[in-house]
Amino acid sequence: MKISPLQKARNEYQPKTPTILTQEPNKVTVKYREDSAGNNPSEGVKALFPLTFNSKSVEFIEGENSSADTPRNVAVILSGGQAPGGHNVIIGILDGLKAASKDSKLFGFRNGPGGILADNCVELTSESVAPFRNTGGFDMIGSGRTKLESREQFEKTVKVFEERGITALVVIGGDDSNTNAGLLAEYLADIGSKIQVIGVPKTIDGDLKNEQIEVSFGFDTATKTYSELIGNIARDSNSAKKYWHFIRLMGRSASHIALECALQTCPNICLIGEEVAEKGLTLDSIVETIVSTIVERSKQGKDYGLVLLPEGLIEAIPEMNTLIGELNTLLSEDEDYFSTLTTFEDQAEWVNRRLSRDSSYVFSTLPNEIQRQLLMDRDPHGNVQVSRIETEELLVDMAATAIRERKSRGEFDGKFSSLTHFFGYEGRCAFPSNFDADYCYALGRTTALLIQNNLHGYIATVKGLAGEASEWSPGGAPLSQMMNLERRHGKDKPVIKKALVEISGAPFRAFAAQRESWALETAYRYPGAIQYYGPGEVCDATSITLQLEQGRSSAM
Ligand code: FBP
Repeated sequence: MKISPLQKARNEYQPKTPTILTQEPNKVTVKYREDSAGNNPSEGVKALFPLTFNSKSVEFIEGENSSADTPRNVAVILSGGQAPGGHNVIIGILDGLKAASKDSKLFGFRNGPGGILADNCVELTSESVAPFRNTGGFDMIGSGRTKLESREQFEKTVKVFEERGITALVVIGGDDSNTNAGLLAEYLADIGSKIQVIGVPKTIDGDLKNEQIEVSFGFDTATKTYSELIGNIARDSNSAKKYWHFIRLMGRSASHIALECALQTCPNICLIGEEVAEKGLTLDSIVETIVSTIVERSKQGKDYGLVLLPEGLIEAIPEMNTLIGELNTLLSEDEDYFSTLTTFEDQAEWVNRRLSRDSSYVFSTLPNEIQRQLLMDRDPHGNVQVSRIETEELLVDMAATAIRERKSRGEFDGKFSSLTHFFGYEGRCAFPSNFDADYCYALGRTTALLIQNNLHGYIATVKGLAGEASEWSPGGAPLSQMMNLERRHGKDKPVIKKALVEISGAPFRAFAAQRESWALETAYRYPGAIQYYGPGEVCDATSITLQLEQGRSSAM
Protein backbone atom coordinates (compact mmCIF):
# COMPACT_ATOMS: atom_id res chain seq x y z
CA MET A 1 0.00 0.00 0.00
CA LYS A 2 1.32 3.45 -0.90
CA ILE A 3 1.51 5.92 1.99
CA SER A 4 1.30 9.67 1.40
CA PRO A 5 3.91 11.93 2.99
CA LEU A 6 1.20 13.37 5.25
CA GLN A 7 0.10 9.94 6.43
CA LYS A 8 3.71 9.06 7.20
CA ALA A 9 4.14 12.28 9.18
CA ARG A 10 0.82 11.80 10.97
CA ASN A 11 1.71 8.22 11.92
CA GLU A 12 4.61 9.73 13.86
CA TYR A 13 2.53 12.45 15.56
CA GLN A 14 2.38 12.07 19.35
CA PRO A 15 -1.07 13.16 20.61
CA LYS A 16 -0.99 15.72 23.38
CA THR A 17 -2.36 14.04 26.51
CA PRO A 18 -3.84 15.16 29.81
CA THR A 19 -1.18 14.94 32.54
CA ILE A 20 -3.02 12.24 34.49
CA LEU A 21 -2.94 9.94 31.44
CA THR A 22 0.85 10.06 31.40
CA GLN A 23 0.97 8.22 34.76
CA GLU A 24 1.43 4.45 35.08
CA PRO A 25 -2.08 2.87 35.14
CA ASN A 26 -1.47 1.36 38.59
CA LYS A 27 -0.84 4.89 39.92
CA VAL A 28 -4.24 6.19 38.77
CA THR A 29 -7.50 5.71 40.63
CA VAL A 30 -11.06 6.98 40.41
CA LYS A 31 -12.59 9.78 42.38
CA TYR A 32 -16.38 9.99 42.41
CA ARG A 33 -17.48 13.46 41.42
CA GLU A 34 -19.63 15.24 43.95
CA ASP A 35 -21.86 16.84 41.33
CA SER A 36 -24.63 14.59 40.08
CA ALA A 37 -24.15 13.32 36.54
CA GLY A 38 -26.42 16.13 35.39
CA ASN A 39 -29.48 14.72 33.72
CA ASN A 40 -31.47 13.79 36.82
CA PRO A 41 -33.30 10.84 35.27
CA SER A 42 -36.84 9.93 36.19
CA GLU A 43 -37.90 7.17 38.54
CA GLY A 44 -38.93 5.26 35.41
CA VAL A 45 -35.35 5.27 34.17
CA LYS A 46 -34.02 4.25 37.58
CA ALA A 47 -36.43 1.34 37.61
CA LEU A 48 -35.16 0.14 34.24
CA PHE A 49 -31.52 0.24 35.38
CA PRO A 50 -31.69 -1.07 38.95
CA LEU A 51 -28.23 -2.65 38.79
CA THR A 52 -26.19 -0.15 36.81
CA PHE A 53 -27.89 3.02 37.95
CA ASN A 54 -25.26 5.15 39.59
CA SER A 55 -25.66 8.85 40.04
CA LYS A 56 -21.96 9.55 40.26
CA SER A 57 -19.62 10.34 37.45
CA VAL A 58 -15.92 9.80 37.99
CA GLU A 59 -12.63 11.50 37.29
CA PHE A 60 -9.14 10.11 37.50
CA ILE A 61 -6.66 11.17 40.12
CA GLU A 62 -3.28 9.93 41.27
CA GLY A 63 -3.58 6.95 43.62
CA GLU A 64 -2.92 3.21 43.87
CA ASN A 65 -4.97 0.83 41.71
CA SER A 66 -4.02 -2.71 42.67
CA SER A 67 -6.21 -4.28 39.97
CA ALA A 68 -4.71 -2.30 37.07
CA ASP A 69 -2.15 -4.99 36.23
CA THR A 70 -4.75 -7.76 35.83
CA PRO A 71 -4.55 -8.91 32.19
CA ARG A 72 -7.75 -8.09 30.31
CA ASN A 73 -9.22 -9.35 27.08
CA VAL A 74 -11.17 -6.45 25.64
CA ALA A 75 -13.41 -6.25 22.57
CA VAL A 76 -14.03 -3.06 20.61
CA ILE A 77 -16.58 -2.16 17.93
CA LEU A 78 -17.09 0.92 15.78
CA SER A 79 -20.79 1.59 15.36
CA GLY A 80 -22.60 3.78 12.83
CA GLY A 81 -21.28 6.53 10.57
CA GLN A 82 -17.57 7.21 10.28
CA ALA A 83 -16.08 10.05 12.32
CA PRO A 84 -12.46 11.24 12.22
CA GLY A 85 -10.43 9.97 15.17
CA GLY A 86 -11.94 6.50 15.67
CA HIS A 87 -8.60 4.83 15.00
CA ASN A 88 -6.96 6.88 17.75
CA VAL A 89 -9.61 5.77 20.25
CA ILE A 90 -8.77 2.15 19.50
CA ILE A 91 -5.03 2.81 19.64
CA GLY A 92 -5.45 4.70 22.93
CA ILE A 93 -7.29 1.69 24.39
CA LEU A 94 -4.58 -0.70 23.20
CA ASP A 95 -1.72 1.48 24.49
CA GLY A 96 -3.56 1.90 27.83
CA LEU A 97 -4.14 -1.84 28.21
CA LYS A 98 -0.57 -2.72 27.28
CA ALA A 99 0.83 -0.04 29.61
CA ALA A 100 -0.75 -1.93 32.52
CA SER A 101 -0.15 -5.49 31.39
CA LYS A 102 1.68 -6.83 28.35
CA ASP A 103 -0.65 -9.86 28.53
CA SER A 104 -3.81 -7.83 27.92
CA LYS A 105 -5.37 -8.26 24.50
CA LEU A 106 -7.64 -6.12 22.34
CA PHE A 107 -9.97 -7.73 19.79
CA GLY A 108 -11.58 -5.65 17.06
CA PHE A 109 -14.93 -7.06 15.95
CA ARG A 110 -15.36 -6.30 12.28
CA ASN A 111 -18.00 -4.13 10.62
CA GLY A 112 -19.80 -2.92 13.71
CA PRO A 113 -22.08 -4.72 16.16
CA GLY A 114 -22.87 -7.28 13.45
CA GLY A 115 -19.28 -8.51 13.82
CA ILE A 116 -20.01 -9.72 17.35
CA LEU A 117 -23.08 -11.63 16.20
CA ALA A 118 -21.04 -13.17 13.37
CA ASP A 119 -18.10 -13.76 15.75
CA ASN A 120 -15.85 -12.03 13.25
CA CYS A 121 -12.85 -10.51 14.97
CA VAL A 122 -9.16 -9.85 14.76
CA GLU A 123 -6.63 -9.35 17.51
CA LEU A 124 -5.18 -5.84 17.32
CA THR A 125 -1.50 -5.55 18.12
CA SER A 126 0.84 -2.59 18.40
CA GLU A 127 2.31 -3.56 15.02
CA SER A 128 -1.03 -4.01 13.25
CA VAL A 129 -2.46 -0.67 14.43
CA ALA A 130 0.71 1.37 13.79
CA PRO A 131 -0.22 2.45 10.22
CA PHE A 132 -3.56 3.75 11.54
CA ARG A 133 -2.17 6.17 14.13
CA ASN A 134 -3.74 9.61 13.65
CA THR A 135 -5.50 8.59 10.43
CA GLY A 136 -9.16 9.11 9.57
CA GLY A 137 -11.64 6.43 8.62
CA PHE A 138 -12.89 3.32 10.34
CA ASP A 139 -11.18 0.93 7.95
CA MET A 140 -8.98 -0.64 10.63
CA ILE A 141 -11.91 -2.89 11.58
CA GLY A 142 -14.86 -1.42 9.67
CA SER A 143 -18.17 -0.11 11.00
CA GLY A 144 -21.82 -1.05 10.62
CA ARG A 145 -25.34 0.00 11.55
CA THR A 146 -26.66 -3.33 12.90
CA LYS A 147 -28.25 -2.68 16.28
CA LEU A 148 -27.28 -4.70 19.32
CA GLU A 149 -30.55 -4.44 21.18
CA SER A 150 -32.56 -7.64 21.46
CA ARG A 151 -32.29 -10.23 24.22
CA GLU A 152 -31.22 -12.87 21.66
CA GLN A 153 -28.43 -10.59 20.48
CA PHE A 154 -27.31 -9.99 24.07
CA GLU A 155 -27.28 -13.76 24.70
CA LYS A 156 -25.23 -14.31 21.54
CA THR A 157 -22.78 -11.59 22.64
CA VAL A 158 -22.26 -13.33 25.98
CA LYS A 159 -21.74 -16.67 24.25
CA VAL A 160 -19.15 -15.27 21.83
CA PHE A 161 -17.32 -13.40 24.58
CA GLU A 162 -17.30 -16.36 26.99
CA GLU A 163 -15.89 -18.65 24.31
CA ARG A 164 -13.16 -16.13 23.58
CA GLY A 165 -12.51 -15.22 27.22
CA ILE A 166 -13.42 -11.57 26.59
CA THR A 167 -14.18 -9.61 29.74
CA ALA A 168 -15.01 -6.12 28.46
CA LEU A 169 -16.68 -4.50 25.47
CA VAL A 170 -16.06 -0.98 24.21
CA VAL A 171 -18.80 0.49 22.01
CA ILE A 172 -17.63 3.49 19.98
CA GLY A 173 -20.86 5.02 18.74
CA GLY A 174 -23.53 7.71 18.79
CA ASP A 175 -26.59 8.23 20.99
CA ASP A 176 -28.31 5.11 19.77
CA SER A 177 -25.35 2.74 20.09
CA ASN A 178 -24.59 4.11 23.55
CA THR A 179 -28.23 3.69 24.58
CA ASN A 180 -27.94 0.04 23.58
CA ALA A 181 -24.58 -0.22 25.35
CA GLY A 182 -26.36 0.94 28.54
CA LEU A 183 -29.09 -1.67 28.08
CA LEU A 184 -26.51 -4.39 27.45
CA ALA A 185 -24.63 -3.32 30.61
CA GLU A 186 -27.80 -3.70 32.66
CA TYR A 187 -28.55 -7.10 31.09
CA LEU A 188 -25.02 -8.34 31.87
CA ALA A 189 -25.30 -7.21 35.49
CA ASP A 190 -28.70 -8.89 35.71
CA ILE A 191 -27.41 -12.30 34.58
CA GLY A 192 -24.44 -11.98 36.94
CA SER A 193 -21.90 -11.70 34.12
CA LYS A 194 -18.59 -10.01 34.89
CA ILE A 195 -18.29 -8.60 31.35
CA GLN A 196 -17.84 -4.82 31.51
CA VAL A 197 -19.33 -2.38 28.98
CA ILE A 198 -17.88 1.06 28.27
CA GLY A 199 -19.15 3.54 25.65
CA VAL A 200 -17.25 6.24 23.74
CA PRO A 201 -19.05 9.30 22.28
CA LYS A 202 -18.70 9.40 18.49
CA THR A 203 -20.54 11.29 15.75
CA ILE A 204 -19.72 14.11 13.37
CA ASP A 205 -23.27 15.40 14.00
CA GLY A 206 -22.28 16.80 17.41
CA ASP A 207 -25.64 15.77 18.87
CA LEU A 208 -24.28 13.44 21.55
CA LYS A 209 -23.47 16.03 24.15
CA ASN A 210 -24.68 16.93 27.61
CA GLU A 211 -23.30 18.08 30.94
CA GLN A 212 -20.82 15.22 30.91
CA ILE A 213 -19.94 15.02 27.22
CA GLU A 214 -18.65 18.33 25.91
CA VAL A 215 -18.50 17.20 22.29
CA SER A 216 -18.57 13.93 20.38
CA PHE A 217 -15.38 13.16 18.50
CA GLY A 218 -15.30 13.83 14.77
CA PHE A 219 -17.37 17.04 14.89
CA ASP A 220 -14.24 19.19 14.99
CA THR A 221 -12.56 17.67 11.93
CA ALA A 222 -15.73 17.26 9.88
CA THR A 223 -16.81 20.88 10.38
CA LYS A 224 -13.29 22.13 9.64
CA THR A 225 -13.28 20.11 6.42
CA TYR A 226 -16.68 21.43 5.33
CA SER A 227 -15.74 24.98 6.36
CA GLU A 228 -12.62 24.84 4.21
CA LEU A 229 -14.73 23.80 1.21
CA ILE A 230 -17.43 26.37 1.96
CA GLY A 231 -14.81 29.11 2.32
CA ASN A 232 -13.32 28.12 -1.04
CA ILE A 233 -16.74 28.21 -2.67
CA ALA A 234 -17.50 31.55 -1.03
CA ARG A 235 -14.31 32.99 -2.47
CA ASP A 236 -15.11 31.58 -5.88
CA SER A 237 -18.55 33.12 -5.65
CA ASN A 238 -17.07 36.47 -4.62
CA SER A 239 -14.60 36.27 -7.51
CA ALA A 240 -16.90 35.23 -10.37
CA LYS A 241 -19.90 37.08 -8.90
CA LYS A 242 -22.40 35.05 -10.88
CA TYR A 243 -23.66 32.14 -8.77
CA TRP A 244 -25.76 31.59 -5.71
CA HIS A 245 -24.38 28.45 -4.01
CA PHE A 246 -26.79 26.38 -1.92
CA ILE A 247 -24.89 23.99 0.34
CA ARG A 248 -26.58 21.29 2.40
CA LEU A 249 -24.67 19.85 5.34
CA MET A 250 -24.99 16.54 7.17
CA GLY A 251 -26.08 16.33 10.77
CA ARG A 252 -29.44 14.48 10.88
CA SER A 253 -32.03 16.41 12.95
CA ALA A 254 -29.41 18.60 14.62
CA SER A 255 -28.02 21.73 12.94
CA HIS A 256 -24.76 21.89 14.93
CA ILE A 257 -22.68 21.26 11.80
CA ALA A 258 -24.44 23.97 9.76
CA LEU A 259 -24.19 26.42 12.67
CA GLU A 260 -20.47 25.80 13.23
CA CYS A 261 -19.80 26.14 9.49
CA ALA A 262 -21.76 29.42 9.47
CA LEU A 263 -19.71 30.75 12.38
CA GLN A 264 -16.56 29.75 10.50
CA THR A 265 -17.49 31.17 7.10
CA CYS A 266 -20.11 33.95 7.61
CA PRO A 267 -22.46 33.04 4.71
CA ASN A 268 -25.29 35.26 3.45
CA ILE A 269 -27.90 32.85 4.80
CA CYS A 270 -27.76 29.87 7.12
CA LEU A 271 -30.98 28.10 8.04
CA ILE A 272 -31.11 26.41 11.43
CA GLY A 273 -33.61 23.55 11.70
CA GLU A 274 -34.24 24.06 15.40
CA GLU A 275 -35.19 27.72 14.85
CA VAL A 276 -37.47 26.78 11.96
CA ALA A 277 -39.20 24.20 14.16
CA GLU A 278 -39.45 26.49 17.18
CA LYS A 279 -40.91 29.37 15.18
CA GLY A 280 -43.05 27.07 13.03
CA LEU A 281 -41.67 28.58 9.80
CA THR A 282 -43.35 27.21 6.70
CA LEU A 283 -41.57 26.22 3.51
CA ASP A 284 -43.04 29.24 1.74
CA SER A 285 -41.83 31.63 4.41
CA ILE A 286 -38.32 30.17 4.27
CA VAL A 287 -38.26 30.57 0.50
CA GLU A 288 -39.54 34.13 0.89
CA THR A 289 -36.63 34.96 3.24
CA ILE A 290 -34.14 33.56 0.73
CA VAL A 291 -35.76 35.38 -2.18
CA SER A 292 -35.81 38.74 -0.39
CA THR A 293 -32.09 38.43 0.31
CA ILE A 294 -31.44 37.54 -3.34
CA VAL A 295 -33.47 40.56 -4.43
CA GLU A 296 -31.82 42.96 -1.95
CA ARG A 297 -28.33 41.82 -2.90
CA SER A 298 -29.24 42.12 -6.56
CA LYS A 299 -30.24 45.75 -6.01
CA GLN A 300 -26.67 46.29 -4.78
CA GLY A 301 -25.35 44.65 -7.94
CA LYS A 302 -24.57 41.39 -6.13
CA ASP A 303 -26.17 38.55 -8.06
CA TYR A 304 -24.29 35.96 -6.08
CA GLY A 305 -24.28 34.52 -2.61
CA LEU A 306 -23.99 31.60 -0.26
CA VAL A 307 -26.76 29.68 1.52
CA LEU A 308 -26.08 26.95 4.09
CA LEU A 309 -28.74 24.54 5.22
CA PRO A 310 -28.73 21.49 7.49
CA GLU A 311 -29.94 18.19 6.09
CA GLY A 312 -32.48 18.02 8.94
CA LEU A 313 -34.17 21.23 7.76
CA ILE A 314 -36.68 19.23 5.74
CA GLU A 315 -37.98 17.52 8.90
CA ALA A 316 -38.04 20.77 10.89
CA ILE A 317 -40.51 22.54 8.59
CA PRO A 318 -43.88 21.89 10.26
CA GLU A 319 -45.89 20.78 7.22
CA MET A 320 -43.00 18.62 6.00
CA ASN A 321 -42.62 17.14 9.47
CA THR A 322 -46.27 16.11 9.47
CA LEU A 323 -46.00 14.70 5.96
CA ILE A 324 -42.82 12.75 6.78
CA GLY A 325 -44.40 11.41 9.99
CA GLU A 326 -47.43 10.17 8.05
CA LEU A 327 -45.24 8.63 5.36
CA ASN A 328 -43.08 6.86 7.97
CA THR A 329 -46.19 5.34 9.55
CA LEU A 330 -47.72 4.31 6.22
CA LEU A 331 -44.51 2.75 4.96
CA SER A 332 -43.87 0.83 8.16
CA GLU A 333 -47.46 -0.39 8.61
CA ASP A 334 -47.81 -1.58 5.02
CA GLU A 335 -44.17 -2.26 4.26
CA ASP A 336 -44.86 -5.58 2.53
CA TYR A 337 -47.55 -4.22 0.24
CA PHE A 338 -45.56 -1.06 -0.51
CA SER A 339 -42.58 -3.13 -1.59
CA THR A 340 -44.72 -4.80 -4.28
CA LEU A 341 -45.32 -1.41 -5.94
CA THR A 342 -42.50 -1.19 -8.43
CA THR A 343 -43.09 2.11 -10.21
CA PHE A 344 -42.83 5.53 -8.62
CA GLU A 345 -46.21 6.49 -10.09
CA ASP A 346 -47.91 3.55 -8.34
CA GLN A 347 -46.15 4.32 -5.06
CA ALA A 348 -47.05 8.02 -5.22
CA GLU A 349 -50.66 7.25 -6.00
CA TRP A 350 -50.89 4.70 -3.19
CA VAL A 351 -49.51 7.09 -0.54
CA ASN A 352 -51.51 10.02 -1.87
CA ARG A 353 -54.74 8.11 -1.27
CA ARG A 354 -53.77 7.39 2.33
CA LEU A 355 -52.26 10.68 3.44
CA SER A 356 -54.34 13.24 5.31
CA ARG A 357 -55.79 15.98 3.11
CA ASP A 358 -53.17 18.55 4.16
CA SER A 359 -50.24 16.19 3.73
CA SER A 360 -51.53 14.94 0.43
CA TYR A 361 -51.64 18.55 -0.76
CA VAL A 362 -48.08 19.24 0.47
CA PHE A 363 -46.87 16.04 -1.18
CA SER A 364 -48.48 16.96 -4.49
CA THR A 365 -46.78 20.38 -4.55
CA LEU A 366 -43.29 18.88 -4.27
CA PRO A 367 -41.10 18.25 -7.30
CA ASN A 368 -41.19 14.60 -8.46
CA GLU A 369 -37.60 13.98 -7.49
CA ILE A 370 -38.24 15.09 -3.88
CA GLN A 371 -41.40 12.93 -3.75
CA ARG A 372 -39.29 10.01 -4.94
CA GLN A 373 -36.66 10.67 -2.27
CA LEU A 374 -39.32 10.86 0.44
CA LEU A 375 -40.46 7.37 -0.53
CA MET A 376 -36.99 5.79 -0.40
CA ASP A 377 -35.95 3.11 2.12
CA ARG A 378 -36.26 4.05 5.77
CA ASP A 379 -33.44 3.75 8.32
CA PRO A 380 -33.54 0.90 10.87
CA HIS A 381 -35.88 3.03 13.07
CA GLY A 382 -38.36 3.46 10.23
CA ASN A 383 -37.35 7.12 9.74
CA VAL A 384 -36.71 8.87 6.48
CA GLN A 385 -32.97 9.19 5.69
CA VAL A 386 -32.52 12.95 5.54
CA SER A 387 -29.07 12.63 3.99
CA ARG A 388 -30.80 11.38 0.84
CA ILE A 389 -33.28 14.23 0.43
CA GLU A 390 -31.97 17.04 -1.73
CA THR A 391 -33.52 19.92 0.18
CA GLU A 392 -31.09 22.30 -1.51
CA GLU A 393 -32.66 21.41 -4.88
CA LEU A 394 -36.13 21.97 -3.47
CA LEU A 395 -35.21 25.44 -2.18
CA VAL A 396 -33.47 26.40 -5.43
CA ASP A 397 -36.46 25.20 -7.43
CA MET A 398 -38.90 27.19 -5.30
CA ALA A 399 -36.69 30.29 -5.18
CA ALA A 400 -36.25 30.22 -8.96
CA THR A 401 -40.02 30.04 -9.46
CA ALA A 402 -40.60 32.94 -7.05
CA ILE A 403 -37.93 35.00 -8.80
CA ARG A 404 -39.42 34.33 -12.23
CA GLU A 405 -42.75 35.55 -10.89
CA ARG A 406 -41.16 38.73 -9.53
CA LYS A 407 -39.40 39.25 -12.84
CA SER A 408 -42.68 38.93 -14.73
CA ARG A 409 -44.18 41.55 -12.40
CA GLY A 410 -41.20 43.84 -13.05
CA GLU A 411 -39.98 43.53 -9.45
CA PHE A 412 -36.62 41.95 -10.22
CA ASP A 413 -34.25 42.78 -13.03
CA GLY A 414 -31.17 40.93 -11.83
CA LYS A 415 -29.94 37.39 -12.53
CA PHE A 416 -30.39 34.29 -10.46
CA SER A 417 -28.07 31.46 -11.35
CA SER A 418 -27.56 28.72 -8.80
CA LEU A 419 -25.36 25.73 -8.01
CA THR A 420 -26.05 23.11 -5.34
CA HIS A 421 -23.75 21.02 -3.17
CA PHE A 422 -24.06 18.45 -0.41
CA PHE A 423 -21.20 18.01 2.05
CA GLY A 424 -21.22 15.00 4.33
CA TYR A 425 -19.11 12.07 3.28
CA GLU A 426 -16.24 14.45 2.40
CA GLY A 427 -15.61 15.11 6.08
CA ARG A 428 -16.27 11.81 7.83
CA CYS A 429 -12.90 10.18 7.11
CA ALA A 430 -10.56 13.17 6.96
CA PHE A 431 -7.25 12.97 8.81
CA PRO A 432 -8.32 13.99 12.32
CA SER A 433 -7.46 17.56 13.28
CA ASN A 434 -4.93 17.85 16.10
CA PHE A 435 -7.91 18.38 18.42
CA ASP A 436 -9.64 15.15 17.35
CA ALA A 437 -6.36 13.21 17.26
CA ASP A 438 -5.57 14.33 20.83
CA TYR A 439 -9.14 14.01 22.11
CA CYS A 440 -9.63 10.54 20.64
CA TYR A 441 -6.35 9.21 21.95
CA ALA A 442 -7.30 10.60 25.38
CA LEU A 443 -10.74 8.95 25.10
CA GLY A 444 -9.03 5.63 24.34
CA ARG A 445 -6.63 5.89 27.28
CA THR A 446 -9.54 6.94 29.50
CA THR A 447 -11.53 3.89 28.38
CA ALA A 448 -8.64 1.61 29.32
CA LEU A 449 -8.53 3.23 32.77
CA LEU A 450 -12.29 2.80 33.25
CA ILE A 451 -11.86 -0.90 32.51
CA GLN A 452 -8.81 -1.19 34.78
CA ASN A 453 -10.82 0.45 37.57
CA ASN A 454 -13.57 -2.15 37.09
CA LEU A 455 -16.26 0.32 36.07
CA HIS A 456 -19.25 -0.93 34.13
CA GLY A 457 -22.00 0.85 32.18
CA TYR A 458 -20.02 4.08 31.86
CA ILE A 459 -19.19 6.32 28.91
CA ALA A 460 -15.69 7.77 28.64
CA THR A 461 -15.54 11.54 29.11
CA VAL A 462 -12.85 14.18 28.80
CA LYS A 463 -13.64 17.61 30.16
CA GLY A 464 -12.25 21.12 29.83
CA LEU A 465 -11.71 20.60 26.10
CA ALA A 466 -11.46 24.28 25.20
CA GLY A 467 -8.32 24.50 27.34
CA GLU A 468 -4.83 23.02 27.05
CA ALA A 469 -4.78 19.25 26.46
CA SER A 470 -2.44 18.77 29.43
CA GLU A 471 -5.19 20.15 31.68
CA TRP A 472 -8.09 18.14 30.30
CA SER A 473 -9.90 16.06 32.89
CA PRO A 474 -10.54 12.44 31.87
CA GLY A 475 -13.23 10.39 33.58
CA GLY A 476 -16.51 8.65 32.96
CA ALA A 477 -20.25 9.06 33.42
CA PRO A 478 -22.89 6.36 33.97
CA LEU A 479 -24.80 5.68 30.75
CA SER A 480 -28.00 5.13 32.73
CA GLN A 481 -27.77 8.73 33.98
CA MET A 482 -28.06 10.03 30.42
CA MET A 483 -31.27 8.18 29.64
CA ASN A 484 -34.69 9.71 29.20
CA LEU A 485 -37.92 7.85 28.61
CA GLU A 486 -39.41 8.36 25.16
CA ARG A 487 -42.64 6.89 23.87
CA ARG A 488 -41.82 4.61 20.94
CA HIS A 489 -44.38 2.29 19.32
CA GLY A 490 -46.67 2.72 22.32
CA LYS A 491 -44.00 1.83 24.87
CA ASP A 492 -41.68 3.84 27.11
CA LYS A 493 -38.14 3.31 25.88
CA PRO A 494 -34.99 4.60 27.54
CA VAL A 495 -32.90 6.65 25.11
CA ILE A 496 -30.00 9.04 25.32
CA LYS A 497 -31.55 12.28 24.18
CA LYS A 498 -30.14 13.90 21.05
CA ALA A 499 -28.74 17.34 21.82
CA LEU A 500 -30.21 19.83 19.34
CA VAL A 501 -29.07 23.41 18.77
CA GLU A 502 -30.35 25.57 21.59
CA ILE A 503 -31.76 28.85 20.39
CA SER A 504 -30.81 30.38 23.75
CA GLY A 505 -27.28 28.96 23.57
CA ALA A 506 -24.15 31.03 22.96
CA PRO A 507 -23.32 29.63 19.48
CA PHE A 508 -26.79 30.39 18.07
CA ARG A 509 -26.85 33.83 19.73
CA ALA A 510 -23.47 34.69 18.21
CA PHE A 511 -24.79 33.68 14.79
CA ALA A 512 -28.12 35.50 15.18
CA ALA A 513 -26.35 38.70 16.21
CA GLN A 514 -24.47 38.83 12.91
CA ARG A 515 -26.64 37.18 10.30
CA GLU A 516 -28.41 40.34 9.13
CA SER A 517 -25.18 42.03 8.23
CA TRP A 518 -23.83 38.84 6.62
CA ALA A 519 -26.96 38.69 4.42
CA LEU A 520 -26.31 41.94 2.59
CA GLU A 521 -22.62 42.55 3.05
CA THR A 522 -20.16 40.10 1.59
CA ALA A 523 -18.38 39.26 4.81
CA TYR A 524 -17.13 35.76 4.02
CA ARG A 525 -14.46 34.32 6.28
CA TYR A 526 -12.01 31.83 4.76
CA PRO A 527 -10.86 29.22 7.29
CA GLY A 528 -8.58 27.36 4.83
CA ALA A 529 -7.46 23.75 5.11
CA ILE A 530 -6.89 21.99 8.42
CA GLN A 531 -3.30 22.59 9.49
CA TYR A 532 -1.47 19.89 11.40
CA TYR A 533 1.90 21.59 11.90
CA GLY A 534 2.56 25.19 12.89
CA PRO A 535 1.48 27.69 15.53
CA GLY A 536 -0.98 26.43 18.15
CA GLU A 537 -3.59 29.07 17.36
CA VAL A 538 -3.71 27.73 13.80
CA CYS A 539 -3.35 24.01 14.45
CA ASP A 540 -4.91 23.32 17.82
CA ALA A 541 -7.94 25.66 17.91
CA THR A 542 -11.17 23.83 18.75
CA SER A 543 -14.51 24.54 17.07
CA ILE A 544 -16.06 27.97 17.61
CA THR A 545 -19.13 26.17 18.99
CA LEU A 546 -17.14 24.52 21.77
CA GLN A 547 -15.28 27.71 22.58
CA LEU A 548 -18.49 29.74 22.83
CA GLU A 549 -20.16 27.03 24.90
CA GLN A 550 -17.24 27.19 27.31
CA GLY A 551 -17.56 30.93 27.71
CA ARG A 552 -14.75 31.95 25.36
CA SER A 553 -16.59 34.80 23.66
CA SER A 554 -13.36 35.94 21.97
CA ALA A 555 -13.88 32.98 19.60
CA MET A 556 -16.01 35.22 17.36
P1 FBP B 1 -23.94 8.62 12.98
O1 FBP B 1 -25.16 9.21 13.58
O2 FBP B 1 -23.95 7.15 12.94
O3 FBP B 1 -22.69 9.15 13.60
O4 FBP B 1 -23.87 9.07 11.45
C1 FBP B 1 -23.90 10.40 11.09
C2 FBP B 1 -24.25 10.61 9.64
O5 FBP B 1 -23.09 11.01 8.93
C3 FBP B 1 -25.37 11.64 9.48
O6 FBP B 1 -24.87 12.96 9.50
C4 FBP B 1 -25.98 11.23 8.17
O7 FBP B 1 -27.34 11.60 8.06
C5 FBP B 1 -25.88 9.73 8.20
O8 FBP B 1 -24.75 9.43 9.01
C6 FBP B 1 -25.69 9.11 6.84
O9 FBP B 1 -25.79 7.73 6.97
P2 FBP B 1 -25.11 6.66 6.01
O10 FBP B 1 -23.66 6.64 6.38
O11 FBP B 1 -25.77 5.40 6.38
O12 FBP B 1 -25.32 7.11 4.62
